[in-house]
Amino acid sequence: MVTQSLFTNAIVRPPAANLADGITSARLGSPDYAIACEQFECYCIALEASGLQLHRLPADARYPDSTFVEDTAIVTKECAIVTRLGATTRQGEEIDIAVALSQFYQTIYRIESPGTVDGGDVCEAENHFFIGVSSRTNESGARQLADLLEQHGHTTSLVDIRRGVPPELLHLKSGLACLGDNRLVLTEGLASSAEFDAYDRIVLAPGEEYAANCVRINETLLLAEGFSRFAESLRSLGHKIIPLAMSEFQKMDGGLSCLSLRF
Ligand code: CIR
Repeated sequence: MVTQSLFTNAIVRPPAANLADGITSARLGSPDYAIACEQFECYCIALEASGLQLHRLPADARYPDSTFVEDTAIVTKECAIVTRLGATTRQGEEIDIAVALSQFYQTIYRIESPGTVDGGDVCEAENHFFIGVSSRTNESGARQLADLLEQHGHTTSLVDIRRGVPPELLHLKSGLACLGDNRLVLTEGLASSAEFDAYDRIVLAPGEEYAANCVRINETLLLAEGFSRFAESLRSLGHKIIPLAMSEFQKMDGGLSCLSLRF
């Protein structure tokens, strides 16, 4: 049985009071800051319950999207790769993250211009990395990242999600997660891609697509609450699950994985 890597640490950053000023296409209304803070705290408790030690950065109102720390770096066992974010309003978020990562990593690379990468486009599946080419991650960034990962013994493949089957995905991981044990969860649109043929797959029912962005941490699976069919299929596979309220982050196009960097 091949399982996902064991994680021990996570970097998190609480939402800033101006979270609602971040980028969104969701049309679900404006997030309530107090509820977002509560949801964030529950998320942190779930990370700790899954065995992670949290490294909490202070909220940063210079960047309304800065709570979505996953987009700022790709962290592997061997190295960290600090990204150059695809949205110009988010460029700069990675500076504090690079400092935080330097406590843990001797080898830190950077994605260089003209490349852009958002960590939400990078899905680790055991030793393989799927890298989404999206409205945020361009081909230059994706190739730089693939080269760095391959130098460290990983395999990679690029998945173009720019002209995908609806629903449109912001990031590759908006529609894909690896559960370990050679199993993926993915949206119907991605399921038709031959890229994922070698895996056992859970294809999400229409209407449950947001749940694709779930996170396996050691023996626990964190998923967005309210997606009963998906939760049931996970339970039937024997997963220990923690459903989490994510409504205020969903309003800002944020998935569950994007609220932490796990390593
Ligand atoms: C953005 O559009 O960049 C943020 N509002 C949401 C980023 C979510 N990131 C992620 O799912 N990895």
